[in-house]
Amino acid sequence: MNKLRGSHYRFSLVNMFLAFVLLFIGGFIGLIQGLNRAGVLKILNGLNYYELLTLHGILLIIGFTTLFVNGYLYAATDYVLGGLQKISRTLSWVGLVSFLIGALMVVFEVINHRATVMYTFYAPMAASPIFYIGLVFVVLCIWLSAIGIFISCYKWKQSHKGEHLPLFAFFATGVYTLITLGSIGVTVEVLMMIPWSMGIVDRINVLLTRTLFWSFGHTLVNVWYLVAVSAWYLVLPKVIGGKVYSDALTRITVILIVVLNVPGGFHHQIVDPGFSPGLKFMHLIMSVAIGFPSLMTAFAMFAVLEQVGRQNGGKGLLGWLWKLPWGDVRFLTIMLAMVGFIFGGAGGIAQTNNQLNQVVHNSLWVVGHFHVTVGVSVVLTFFGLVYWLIPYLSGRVLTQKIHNLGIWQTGFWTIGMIFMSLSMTFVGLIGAPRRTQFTTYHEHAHALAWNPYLLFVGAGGILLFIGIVLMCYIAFYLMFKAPKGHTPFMVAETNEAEITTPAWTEKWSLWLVVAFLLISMGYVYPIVDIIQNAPPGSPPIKTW
Ligand code: HEM
Ligand SMILES: [Cu+2]
Repeated sequence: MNKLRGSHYRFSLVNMFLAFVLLFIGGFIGLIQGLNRAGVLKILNGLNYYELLTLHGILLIIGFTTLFVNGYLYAATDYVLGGLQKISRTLSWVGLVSFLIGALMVVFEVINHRATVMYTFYAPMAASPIFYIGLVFVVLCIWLSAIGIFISCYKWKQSHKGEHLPLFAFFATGVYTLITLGSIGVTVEVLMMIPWSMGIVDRINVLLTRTLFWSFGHTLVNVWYLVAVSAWYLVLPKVIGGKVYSDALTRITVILIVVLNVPGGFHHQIVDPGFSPGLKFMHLIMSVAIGFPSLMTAFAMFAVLEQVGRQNGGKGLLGWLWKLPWGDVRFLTIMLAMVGFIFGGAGGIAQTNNQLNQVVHNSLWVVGHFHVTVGVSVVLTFFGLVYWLIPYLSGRVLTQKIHNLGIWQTGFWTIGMIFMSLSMTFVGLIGAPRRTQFTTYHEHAHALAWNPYLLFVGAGGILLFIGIVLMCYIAFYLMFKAPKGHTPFMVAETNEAEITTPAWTEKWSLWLVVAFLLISMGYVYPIVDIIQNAPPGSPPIKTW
């Protein structure tokens, strides 16, 4: 291991370490929320329910995921390119420092009762200026990390004329391109909110801020999805002894997710007034369009699984399924994550439908939906990577004991999520709102009917928290305590006969133009309309 690579492993390890610390804190807060909603825990003093909920959202979906993704993709790109440029490493460290400064500012403000605005920080609710300035530092981290990856990939292409960028680096380019495109809107939003929260500007255009937020929020979801998909395409075949299904199909999936995604944000704003139904419809078409790459992925995954199952002696229509290594935690986690996505994706399509959205909007159904998508499909994929990625980085090996503990972890997590998400889904359908601490609305019969379901939300929360304790133990054990040794990086090979991938798949300049055209289609007209026909706007309001 040369010196530079050594320093690089440190970067990914530090990211992983911090990610699991945040997962622990965020998960503990989740447990408190779950028990509160079950009606068995009253939050008496300290932080109130809404402050905790703000922290839960921010720590988990901004903190945990950003750190994990940076740690994972930096390690993977480094591995497949045979090392990163020095400048990339510098940028990534500066980015991490920026993240930490920003995260501390944000958390400090929430804890001090100055920013109870949830992770969506919707205007006209106004947090303190420091909260928004902290968010700017977090975005800066994302951009610096992205530039680092772009520089290394670009340099590699220059010194490998005529070769295709290795698939992992291609995924990383796609992920960082998508998050960069997606974070432009939210940056504009935050820069509007800083002078407004300071009192320098009197009023803010509420609909504009919500629209800019969801151009980011919706993209963020598909960034995690794309990261998870990278593991499905490239790690899963390696774990089970197969090959990447198709180099070309993989690259086209990445390109489609990147270019189709951003103009889909209005599906979070279906009930917002101020847009014409036609505009909403256009965004809904774009959000459902993500179904294409998802179906391509499902096809490729089934093909790889069947090939390997048949190699292992599986016969008949489905006999190959039982010949897969179900007892291997690195496989089990990713399989469950992919199965989860079938249900998560279906729920998402239901929500995107105008009429159905009226029924579930702002209910616990939505919370059930995204704990399946992010909590199972994405997070369980991340967990599945831990068993080899962390030992690879720390120069240690996975022991049988920890492997078996991993199977228990996966069980607690999956069953916990099924309990919690299913009960949230059902109770949402009968009207239980999200973002509301436990209340019976003066023993109202309608609200009392929610209670049995809410008990299961609490029970699921307990199982999930056990899962979090186990996972953090496993991650830290693999970082600091597991026996020393060599763990290989897990990335599958492409079929030798597959060097026919068309060169246009690598034309990122072209894909950027296509992405910009689609983003303009989705946003230019609505934003001009929102600005031109704006109501007077709102002063900052502190609702807590
Ligand atoms: C121990 C595990 C977890 C438990 C028990 C848990 C529990 C909950 C509960 C009960 C709520 C709903 C509160 C409400 O709307 O009133 C919630 C919201 C949420 N959870 Fe979790 N959760 C867990 C893990 C996660 C993970 C791993 C993620 C993402 C990586 C996540 C992301 C979110 C988000 C984004 C919200 C919405 C926050 C908002 O509405 O502002 N949770 N969680
Ligand atoms: Cu979305």
